[in-house]
Amino acid sequence: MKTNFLENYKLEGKMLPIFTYPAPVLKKIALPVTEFNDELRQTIKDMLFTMYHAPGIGLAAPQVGISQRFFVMDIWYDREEVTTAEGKTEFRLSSFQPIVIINPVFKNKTGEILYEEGCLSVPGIYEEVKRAQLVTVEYQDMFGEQHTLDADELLSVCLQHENDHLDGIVFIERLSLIKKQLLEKKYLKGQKKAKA
Ligand code: QAP
Ligand code: CO
Repeated sequence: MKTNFLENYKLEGKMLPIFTYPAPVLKKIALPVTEFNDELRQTIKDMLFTMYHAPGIGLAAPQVGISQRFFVMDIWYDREEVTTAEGKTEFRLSSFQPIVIINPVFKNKTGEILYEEGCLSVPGIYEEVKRAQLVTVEYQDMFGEQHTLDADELLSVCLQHENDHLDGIVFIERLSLIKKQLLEKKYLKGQKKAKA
């Protein structure tokens, strides 16, 4: 599999605030990226940093309040917590393989897979969602170069989950109405408690 791994990625950057459901930015259809500049690349670094810290396996631009068509993912990394001599907690990553997807277009979706999903924008909620088993995605990397990626299993599920964010869709909206209403109730109750 060929992906656009960032070389020599160091776990540095800043934590971006994650917008949680039902924030309006999560419901908007995001706009295509047109400028592949340093500002975009810095945002991508910060999104990876935020994702690895969460920790999560995927984070889309609308989740950090940016209504544009790109997301970051990493389904392979291991995170280790280390305590420094000063007693501070740090995270080290091993075998990490960040993937950056910009302006994705799904070319092929076949088969079916049920996978338990979660989302940094809907903390504490996990539920099985039905998705395509195999997908082909055309996308641009952070320099504007065009690529094609074939994916199955978790990689395929994650691509579809993150792409949904670009279309203003959160995974609980893929469930039956009754399940969605039940989870929404549970989630909003939890949110209230977290704020209190
Ligand atoms: C999307 O989700 C995904 O509720 C990425 O308290 C998930 O990284 C695609 C997370 C599963 C495919 C399969 C969720 C972290 C992270 C939480 C995530 C939480 C802390 C979710
Ligand atoms: Co999500």
